Amino acid sequence: MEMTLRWYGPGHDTISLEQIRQIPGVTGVITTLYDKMPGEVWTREEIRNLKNYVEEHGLNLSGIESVNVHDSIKIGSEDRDQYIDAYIETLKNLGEEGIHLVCYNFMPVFDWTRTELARVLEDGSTALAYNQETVDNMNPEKMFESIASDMNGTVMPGWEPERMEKIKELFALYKDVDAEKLFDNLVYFLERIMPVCNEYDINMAIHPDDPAWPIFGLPRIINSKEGIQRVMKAVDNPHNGVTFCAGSYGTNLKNDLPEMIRSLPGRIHFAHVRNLKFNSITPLDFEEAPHPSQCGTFDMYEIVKALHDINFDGPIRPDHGRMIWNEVGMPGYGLYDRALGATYILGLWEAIDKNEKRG
Ligand code: CS2
Ligand code: MN
Repeated sequence: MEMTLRWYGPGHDTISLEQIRQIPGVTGVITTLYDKMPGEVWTREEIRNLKNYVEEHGLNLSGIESVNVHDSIKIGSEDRDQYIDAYIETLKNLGEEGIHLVCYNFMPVFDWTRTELARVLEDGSTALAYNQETVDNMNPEKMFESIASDMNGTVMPGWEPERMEKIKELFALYKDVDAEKLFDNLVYFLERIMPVCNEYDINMAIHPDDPAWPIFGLPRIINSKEGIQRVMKAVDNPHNGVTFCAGSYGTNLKNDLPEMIRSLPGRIHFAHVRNLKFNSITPLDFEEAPHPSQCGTFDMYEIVKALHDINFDGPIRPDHGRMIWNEVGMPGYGLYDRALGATYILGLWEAIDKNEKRG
């Protein structure tokens, strides 16, 4: 595996590549062209410039998170082929520039959803948190406004104001899309892009739904062992793979994370590792915890062990971190707590690896 950090690119991230390079063991970043809207073609020149910039700073561009999928493709609208053609063109250009990993998601309208971006934890740090009752009582448009005003002037991908302005129209377009239709539309998309993935050896890595259940009446299908297996089998090509995001699948306590990992040998192309802490009385409510097992609900050793056992060899990254040591920045994507997460995961990996080699 390769330890990486997500980086929001020049002009977008308050964290520099110089800083990332100083985190021990981190050799690559996962990034994207943040100014691109879903459906726009990425040119070879734009990709090359980004790659050169990262490499000039002594890091690898280890993969793209994300090339976002246009809503027409998820809805299965008449114009979807034009957007799939654009997606294929982008994949081809990425392949020609030597990039072989693309993370994406297939969640209608919203990407990840949290109800608080800065919940104060016992130790004074702040973390992202989710409360189901708040979501149930919330109008999705209000949801956007509250998130946007809380982002410290930053914008999370998937929550671009241009897109969210159209939120009412988007909801209307999804009205006939149920889970089955969404699944069919995903399969249609995958079948169309597989030839270019085969040709350029591009691993597609679908990110799970976060939280791992439908919200606002919109269907969600990538949130359980059965759900992901169904997609793997429907398009049975190793380039049709998975971003194993422990924090997203893990929002549903019924998901046995190590077991899910073991059920996906050869199909996990990218891993996100984070810990959550659940309120035991209402299992749909959680807050994001520091990475170590002792700080949250998940057994991180077992998660990393499962990845090691299936010979996972793709990029891995710590996921959302808390804001600690007075850091100000994009919620979930500060430097310090993610750096701690990276070294912790590296420590687990080294111990598991050496232990195994000694027999
Ligand atoms: C990420 C997602 O910040 C996050 O929660 O894990 O936004 C992820 O990048 C997308 O869903 C992938 O397309
Ligand atoms: Mn993730």
